[in-house]
Amino acid sequence: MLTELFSLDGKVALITGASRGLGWAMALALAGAGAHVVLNGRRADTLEVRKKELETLGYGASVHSFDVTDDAAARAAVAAIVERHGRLDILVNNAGINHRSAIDAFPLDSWRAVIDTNLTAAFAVSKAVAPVMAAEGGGRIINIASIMSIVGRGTIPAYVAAKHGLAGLTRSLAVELGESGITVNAICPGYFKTEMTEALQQDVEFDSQLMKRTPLRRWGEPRELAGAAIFLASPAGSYVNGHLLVVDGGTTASL
Ligand code: GCO
Ligand code: CA
Repeated sequence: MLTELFSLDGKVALITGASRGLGWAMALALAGAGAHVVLNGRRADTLEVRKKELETLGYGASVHSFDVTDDAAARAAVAAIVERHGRLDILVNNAGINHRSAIDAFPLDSWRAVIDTNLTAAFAVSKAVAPVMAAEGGGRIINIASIMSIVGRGTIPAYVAAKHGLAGLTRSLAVELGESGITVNAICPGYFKTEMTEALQQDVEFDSQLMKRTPLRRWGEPRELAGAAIFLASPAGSYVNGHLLVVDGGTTASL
């Protein structure tokens, strides 16, 4: 009964930004729960290596590179995935970038790039999968937001704005797509040990502030996001819709 509750057997999941960090951790998790995972990202060579890693573990995987910020490209890619695998049940909008700079030196191009990859891409790929999932009678969209969807931090205005926007997109799509059997939720990770946070891990002042504020007194390991992703993608999460699931060791619970 427990295994059925958390099983993704027979499901097909598309994960953006899947080559490393949290995206890769979630790809491993969903594959381990039985899904065939379609890996998307900008680094085609790394994705091929990841696909082989999954296949070595006995999991089903394929690679599909396309520009997630382009809705026409996303629509064509989703059609190709459905053509090849017969269905698409789960979308994890994980692709993300950041730019850190004081406001006076923050280039407008960087602002646009961060909004594009972190927010517009989730809109574009969701737009492409929604009709497919609706035709199948339902599906799951999981947006990888951030604790920066709830609180802010200096020097990352584009990231904080994009992640707050992603929380809003999650709620809006949850409301619109619920009647099609599609749930739309977000996971809000706190600070995890990934390449993206490398500079912050090395920053002694940031690290000590974070450790003071985080009740578990440590950074998250990417594999600690697995349970949240499987939960929202599996039968266990069937009535959870429009929710922001914070996974941060308690950081945002404390002052
Ligand atoms: C930052 C980080 C963010 C965080 C993350 C917290 O500068 O605050 O780069 O990427 O790691 O979003 O969840
Ligand atoms: Ca399977």
